[in-house]
Amino acid sequence: MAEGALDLFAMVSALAGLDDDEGGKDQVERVSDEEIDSWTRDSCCKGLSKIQYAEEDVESFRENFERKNEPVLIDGCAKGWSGFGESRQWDFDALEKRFSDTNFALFNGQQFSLAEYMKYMRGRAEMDENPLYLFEDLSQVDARNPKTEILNAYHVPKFFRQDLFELPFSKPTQTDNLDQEELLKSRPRFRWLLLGPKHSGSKLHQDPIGTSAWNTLLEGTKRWVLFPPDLDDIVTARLKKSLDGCSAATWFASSLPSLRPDFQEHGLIELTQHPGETIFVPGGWWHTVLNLQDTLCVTQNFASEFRLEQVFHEMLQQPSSLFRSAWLKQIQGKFPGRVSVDAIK
Ligand SMILES: O=C(O)CCC(=O)C(=O)O
Ligand SMILES: [Fe+2]
Repeated sequence: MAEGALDLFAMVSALAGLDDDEGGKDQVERVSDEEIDSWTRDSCCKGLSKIQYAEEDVESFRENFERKNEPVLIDGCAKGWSGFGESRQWDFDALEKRFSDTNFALFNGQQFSLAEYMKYMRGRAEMDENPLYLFEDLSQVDARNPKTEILNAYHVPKFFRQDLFELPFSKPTQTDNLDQEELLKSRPRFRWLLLGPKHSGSKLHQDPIGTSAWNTLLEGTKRWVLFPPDLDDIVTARLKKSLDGCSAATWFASSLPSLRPDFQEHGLIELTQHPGETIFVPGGWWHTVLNLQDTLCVTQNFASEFRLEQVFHEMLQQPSSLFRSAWLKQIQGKFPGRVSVDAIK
C-alpha cells in the first residue's frame, strides 16, 4: 500500500471517531485473547438448531424455520460454489489476486482498492479499536461489471430463492413497461460481500424493512449474539441502552457479560459460525457480530412471504420510489386478503 493509503485509513478512522487517539479511550475494551480463543473453538449450538444443507428439502426448511421465524445454522450451502480467478477458490488470496486494483467500499461508502484494504486488514487494523469493516454492496452489479464474477461465484441457497422483492422483476407482470434499470436502482440494497478484520463487527440491529437474511462465512470465524423480535419495551430499551457509544468489540467485552444472565430467559442465542456455515437470521431478530479472526462472507437480505405484513408495513414507511410503488401494487394484486389496499397512497 502506498504511504498515502495508510494516511487515508488513519483519516477515515479518525473521522469516524474510531481511532484510539480520538477520545473515549477509557471506554475502549476488547474481548480478551483467551475468550476469543475459546469462542473460536466453540461449536454450535446452545438454543439453535443446526442442519445439513443436502439433507433438508426446501418445503421442510420453510415450514420448520422460515414460517416459525426461527434462526438456524446450515452446514454445506457453499459446497460447489465456484470461487474466483484461475484457482476457483473462495478465499482471501483468490479474491485479492482477481480484484487487487478494483475499488471496494467500507460500510460508510469510502472506497479503497482491495490491495490497499487487505494490507490494512493484515496490518494496521490490529491497532484500531474498531477496525474498518468492508461492506461491498453488490445490489446493482450487472453483467457489464467485473464484480459480476463475485455473484457468479456463489448461489443463493435453495431455501432462500423466494423473495417478494423479486416480484417487480419477474415476468409477466404489470411492471413490464417500467424502466428496469430505474426499478433496480430504487430496489432496497440486498446483497453484500463483507471483509472484516479481527475485532471488527456489526453492532446490534434488526435488518431493515422487516427483511430476513442469510450469511455464509467463507474465511475466519464470527461470534453471533441474537435476541428474538418479541421482547417487551423495557427489555428492548435495556438492549438499546447497552449499545450507547460503543463498538461491537466493546459491547461483546463489557455489555454482554452483564446482560447474559438476565437475557438467557428472553431467548438470547450465542454461537460461533465457522467457514462453510450459513446462518439464517429471520426478520425482526436483533443480532450483533464480532469477527474473531479476519473474515470473508457473503450475505443477502430477502422479503419472506411469511413476513408479508411486516415487510409491507415497513415498505409503506419508505420514501416514494419507482420500486416502492411497483412493489406495493403487485403485492396488493397478489395478496389482496393480507394487505390493506387503503394504506397505499
Ligand atoms: O457482520 C456480519 O457478518 C453481519 C452483517 C449483518 O448483520 C448485516 O449486514 O445486516
Ligand atoms: Fe443484519
